[in-house]
Amino acid sequence: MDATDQTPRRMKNVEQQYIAEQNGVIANLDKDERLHELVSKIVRDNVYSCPYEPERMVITQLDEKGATHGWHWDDYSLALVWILDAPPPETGGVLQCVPNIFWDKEKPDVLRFFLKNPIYSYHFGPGQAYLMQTSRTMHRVYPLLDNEHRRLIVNFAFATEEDMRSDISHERVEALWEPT
Ligand SMILES: O=C(O)CCC(=O)C(=O)O
Ligand SMILES: [Fe+2]
Repeated sequence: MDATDQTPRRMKNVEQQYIAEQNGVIANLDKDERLHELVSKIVRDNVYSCPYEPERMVITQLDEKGATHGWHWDDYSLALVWILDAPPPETGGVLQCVPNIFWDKEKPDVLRFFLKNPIYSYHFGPGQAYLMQTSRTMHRVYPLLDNEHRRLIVNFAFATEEDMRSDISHERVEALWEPT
């Protein structure tokens, strides 16, 4: 898979269109009004389900040693990530992030930011969820350290007022789903 500034993506994904096809609980949850109200309250802004369908939601599984979702930014401001399964922290799979970093899509230059900013690491267990400002936070999932555990998540992307007014490009997700 194409990667931001050479940082690897070794993961299994279910694209939004296949989640939608199943029409199960997950497929419509990101449109739930109560969820929008909750997220709105937390971020103190109006939020919208991601207007670009392929980026609305994704399921990601890391399930072997070295599997990782490498350093990147998301196109839309907010991600609500539901952790369905996760390894204990000593076997990898923790979320790492460097907040308040502007994404230069032409020249991401990921390494430069490590020299000037701390990296924060967070472990989430099964059943937890986190909300992150993902368009200005460089983030990744630390590689799994063994073959015995898996990390399985669902990510809902939400747009803010500013996102809705901006002309957001989607190369990252388009590259993500390109056949290899
Ligand atoms: O797996 C995670 O916690 C992060 C997911 C993520 O960054 C993404 O789907 O863009
Ligand atoms: Fe992300």
